[in-house]
Amino acid sequence: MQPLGAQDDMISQRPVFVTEPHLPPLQEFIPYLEKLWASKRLTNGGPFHEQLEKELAAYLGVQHLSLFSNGTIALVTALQALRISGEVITTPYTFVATAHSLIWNNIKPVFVDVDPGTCNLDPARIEEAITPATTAILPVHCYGLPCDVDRIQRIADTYGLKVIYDAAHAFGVKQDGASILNHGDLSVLSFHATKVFNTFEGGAIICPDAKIKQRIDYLKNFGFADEVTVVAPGINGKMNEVSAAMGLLQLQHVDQALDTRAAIHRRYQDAFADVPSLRLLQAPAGLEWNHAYCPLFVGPDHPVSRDALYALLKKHGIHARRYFYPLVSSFPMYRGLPSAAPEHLPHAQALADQVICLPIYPTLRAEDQERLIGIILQTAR
Ligand code: T4K
Repeated sequence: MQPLGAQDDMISQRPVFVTEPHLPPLQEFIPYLEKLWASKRLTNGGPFHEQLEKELAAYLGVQHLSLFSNGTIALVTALQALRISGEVITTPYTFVATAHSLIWNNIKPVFVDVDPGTCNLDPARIEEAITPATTAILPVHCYGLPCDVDRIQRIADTYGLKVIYDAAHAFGVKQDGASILNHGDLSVLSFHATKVFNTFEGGAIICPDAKIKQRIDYLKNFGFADEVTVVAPGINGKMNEVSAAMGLLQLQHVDQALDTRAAIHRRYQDAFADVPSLRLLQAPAGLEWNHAYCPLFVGPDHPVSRDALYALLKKHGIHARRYFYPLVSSFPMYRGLPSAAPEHLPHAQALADQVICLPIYPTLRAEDQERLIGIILQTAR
């Protein structure tokens, strides 16, 4: 038997990642696999897929939902479904998939700066970026905090633009009891392994009515309307039955997982409350947040820079992440765009230089969280 000190050392050596997929007990998944083996329906709109579309729509409080193989293909398809072209206004402070989905549709991204308080597209900067070629706005509910949906909708209505929300981080988020996913023309979710709700890989488009869902369903299945009719140049974006089964099982556990995330976030909040140079995201009143991420803002007055803190944590085996650094607009395929010029995006750049996303996931051990909080607090002295 090892002395207690040695055991503590082992704990301190265990790597901690920014996230860990939420996995329900394996034995609960086996009955789904047994059904699947018996039915031999593996994909193409099988029974688990159909059931998950209904159950998820009910859980999320949305009208219709079309499941996808991942969030990126869902974004690409959402743009296709609304026949978006020309220029689309979007945020540089996001995962690359947001802007890439535009390029895959031959659309020019137009980057607009973000609000430093929310990390979301700043509505006050949108109108000046609109040109005759603008057809849509593609905002992101970054870290699950809602965009200013009312102001964005007013701008869209004034200029006749569509709004597609990249809601990859916004699973289950509600404002004053209503789902944030019902805003805009479409919203797109990701069910990637690293997300609040995972189906290994997966995604969905939230649709306001059955007609647009029908078009999306055709588009994700090569454009097939029936065995012999192809109505559009569709893609293969279907969710398979193993992922759909995982989704059904995850639905039974997701509330508990969300509660645990909230408790972990509260511990971070308490720990950093007295350090003015460190800030966490503030959820507005009436928000049911999902705590998808825990971005810590390392202010310029903090004794240690964000990058130094990142390196220090890494040295201790804590793999926090700098989401979203570098800015999407600084990648080679975007930086030549006029809207990608750093002087147009000062707030996004400051966030990219200051934010470090701390580990947050239901199985994060209290002792690991305490350890990493201790390391961060030491840099404040
Ligand atoms: N829009 C937005 C705003 C998004 O954030 C994303 C995805 C999308 C669209 C596109 O949705 P998807 O097409 O992915 O459905 C991760 C995810 O791959 C990506 O889904 C996510 N955003 C992005 C923010 O983060 P990476 O490159 O940071 O992932 P990776 O592999 O480094 O994983 C992070 C950590 O998670 C690892 O250090 C360990 C842990 N991990 C990861 C995986 C994949 C596990 O423990 N198990 C795993 O299976 O992009």
